[in-house]
Amino acid sequence: MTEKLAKVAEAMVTPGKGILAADESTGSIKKRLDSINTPSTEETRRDYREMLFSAKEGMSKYISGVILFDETIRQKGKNGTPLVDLIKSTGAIPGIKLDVGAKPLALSPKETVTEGLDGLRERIKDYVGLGAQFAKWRAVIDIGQGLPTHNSIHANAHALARYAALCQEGGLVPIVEPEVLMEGNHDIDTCMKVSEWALNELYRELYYAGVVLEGTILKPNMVVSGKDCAKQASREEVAEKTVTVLKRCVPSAVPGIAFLSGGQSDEDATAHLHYMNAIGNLPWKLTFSYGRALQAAALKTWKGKAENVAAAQSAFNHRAEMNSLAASGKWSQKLEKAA
Ligand code: 5MM
Repeated sequence: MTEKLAKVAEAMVTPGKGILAADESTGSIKKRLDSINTPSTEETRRDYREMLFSAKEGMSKYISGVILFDETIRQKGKNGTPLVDLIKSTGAIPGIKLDVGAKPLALSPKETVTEGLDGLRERIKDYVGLGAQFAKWRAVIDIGQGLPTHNSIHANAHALARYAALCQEGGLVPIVEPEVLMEGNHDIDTCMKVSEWALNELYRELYYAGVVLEGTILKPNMVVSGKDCAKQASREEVAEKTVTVLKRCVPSAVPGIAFLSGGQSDEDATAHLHYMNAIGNLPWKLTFSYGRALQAAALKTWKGKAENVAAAQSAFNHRAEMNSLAASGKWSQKLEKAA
């Protein structure tokens, strides 16, 4: 089992490929569709995701896996082909979001703990039957006055470790995602400290839970200045501080790290990944697992209209290609502009 998990994890971070996070819960996808004045129905959500998954070039060349929401893993495309089969036909691996969201942490109302552990063993069986080979669980850590607390860092790391152990027992590779949010006016060094704290706690809990690191993928935030911080760190500083924290906290047994974009602009998310890979000589693969930074341009181009599908797919292919180059340290602003 361990060998099989390690093989899937390796495939998820195939050089030059990354993961498409298309697991927006019903509330989040509604917000995305609202932004293009498209109603959120089972059909429009399906059409949107089918448009992405059938972007042949982008999917087959640059995408190793797709994270799905419960509704999507059960859906069929317009011609009756299950979306899972469509994804597999591009060579990408289907995965599933297993958490049920970040809920208020008892006695610490400004913080959250991610829920979804009840009945998880049974749900995993169900998703394996539906074709999932990996899973995702996102913990949310907020920076603010007196935040985060140790209680929130610990509760979230513990839940991530219990989820990861259940995944491996059931045959899924767990993506562990402890996201330190960009929201706030904190500086980059505060983000660095909190990220280091959250990652240290996470790897301690994974160890206690018996999780085999070779069969896991880490999905962290990058170390960045808070969105409202007056001094925004340069792209090079983001890359250097992120790599420093990862080297301090993430064992080299972890095959790969696939970043979230967290609300960065498309180009920042690409550039940051590029500068990290340009540092070179890293013990793990560094790639992308973006939601917004991979989808934003395609969503805007699609506008909910069938006649825009081809143009939206080109926008997606382009973004995926730029991120693929960044995952190999070969991106440049010039290439971005040329396109
Ligand atoms: C695609 O967004 C994912 C699901 O969000 P909700 O559960 O809030 O609806 C999210 O977990 C995502 O996988 C990561 O945050 C990465 O997405 P971004 O947009 O930050 O790259």
